[in-house]
Amino acid sequence: MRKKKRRQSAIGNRQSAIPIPSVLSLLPLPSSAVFFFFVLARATQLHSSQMASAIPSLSSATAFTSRRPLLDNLKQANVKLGTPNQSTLLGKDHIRAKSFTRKSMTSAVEVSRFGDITMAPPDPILGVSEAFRADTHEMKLNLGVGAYRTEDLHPYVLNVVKKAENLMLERGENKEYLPIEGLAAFNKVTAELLLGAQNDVIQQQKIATVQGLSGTGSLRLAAALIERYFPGSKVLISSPTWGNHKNIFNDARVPWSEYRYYDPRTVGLDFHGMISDIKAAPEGSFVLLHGCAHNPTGIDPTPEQWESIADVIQEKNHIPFFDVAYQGFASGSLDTDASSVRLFAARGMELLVAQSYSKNLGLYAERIGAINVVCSSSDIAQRVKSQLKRLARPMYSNPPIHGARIVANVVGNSDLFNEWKEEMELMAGRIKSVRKKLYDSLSAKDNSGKDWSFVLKQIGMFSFTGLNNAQSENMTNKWHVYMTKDGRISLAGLSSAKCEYLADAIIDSYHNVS
Ligand code: PLA
Repeated sequence: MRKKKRRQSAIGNRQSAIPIPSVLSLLPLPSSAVFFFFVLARATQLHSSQMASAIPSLSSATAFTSRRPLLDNLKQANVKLGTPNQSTLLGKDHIRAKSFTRKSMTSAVEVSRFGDITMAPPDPILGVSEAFRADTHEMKLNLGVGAYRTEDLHPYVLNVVKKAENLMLERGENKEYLPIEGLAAFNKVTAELLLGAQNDVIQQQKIATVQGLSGTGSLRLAAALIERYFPGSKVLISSPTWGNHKNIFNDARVPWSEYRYYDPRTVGLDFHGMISDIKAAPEGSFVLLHGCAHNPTGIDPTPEQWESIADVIQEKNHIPFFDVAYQGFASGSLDTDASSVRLFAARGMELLVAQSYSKNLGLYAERIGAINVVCSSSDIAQRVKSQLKRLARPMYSNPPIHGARIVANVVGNSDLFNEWKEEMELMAGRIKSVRKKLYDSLSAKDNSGKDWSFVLKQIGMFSFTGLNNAQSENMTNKWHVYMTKDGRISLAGLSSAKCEYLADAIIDSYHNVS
């Protein structure tokens, strides 16, 4: 409707009251835009008062309107936008502007260069929360995203985080840019938390640590490093894995393939499949491993199995790449949950480790994490770090400071650190207790003889229920239980009070939907 009006006004009454250039001089437009508009107005005999009404839309569309003929040229020559050819050709733009007709101006306003962009589907994990918010049913449950909730199903800000923030306020710290690699105090404590302060790798400075935009941003930075310095190398990812892994490597243009991980028959680890797929991969591949609390299955290798995984990775000269998003959250112990990474480091292997503080410190929205590259010498580590910085600078320049300071304060202060460990045990403990209650409810209510004990064997935030797509849909459509379509439920979003309701929903979906 608005476009139609604009078109009518452009061909409407022709009495001129104010000279065209004087109206234009009152508007906050760049001089080239003013000149261009003047040329246009002349060509179209546009009335000055009508011009004033047309200007807001044109001023925002100036660049795009004036490039229209050029775009057509580019289309005909099959040149992609964003190539160097574009900037070479743009110079001719102004010359062509003179040949604009009334018709081409109208179509330039109506036709969008973004018109061919299709609607993206909602994110399979974060999109679940959007759907949940729109539901008004009183029993609704959001078991989609892995975010910790209290027993009342409210988000939780850790006490140690509040204390660290108070300290920060008292100190009146400034908000200047961080260096590209992030806060030095954070980088120090995060590597120590991962490997242990006394670890040789740290003592001998064989580690390149760069603060990242939480786990996701750190993985993405590592993917950029792989793409630049190991072109064509493949990343092996578990089947299944956290859905965003594939997006990260796709966007970084790093080829990936899957190794077997989950065995639906045993609802456990397909250890032999995993080992043989890692063995069969081209030498020197990167092997993405979940440090603890595998997402989405909640199934981790045993310590002995980790040793065998390390053996085959070493044999094949592969590079282990750990994603540690749940340190302390799986078992309640920071050290136990880092033992897989430490086992590999103790063998003197080079490795990559992405860390996240979203879950264990509840700093989801602060976007705080790190990428660590363990190298065979401190000299190499320094060079790797310099290249990580070089990759980060054009991507996001430097990371945010707030979360980095919180982590540095909590991990670097023994009182706060101990308090954090207690709070983490509490969170991990609450998840374990609803896991148990869910298992008890499933076993008590389901008299089909189905063995639900896999729920108890899985660890971390999630339970991989084995429900298929249609059954998961039933959970949402009939029971208002929001979860990902792969059958994963986040137990961190479940309360004891709702365990029985959830068990009813699972039993109904499992037995009555095929
Ligand atoms: N790696 C794994 C294995 C994860 O599960 C997640 C988060 C991340 C990395 C990244 O988290 P971060 O960027 O916040 O540090 N997975 C969540 C959230 C909890 C998500 O999908 O973004 C999940 O629900 O699976």
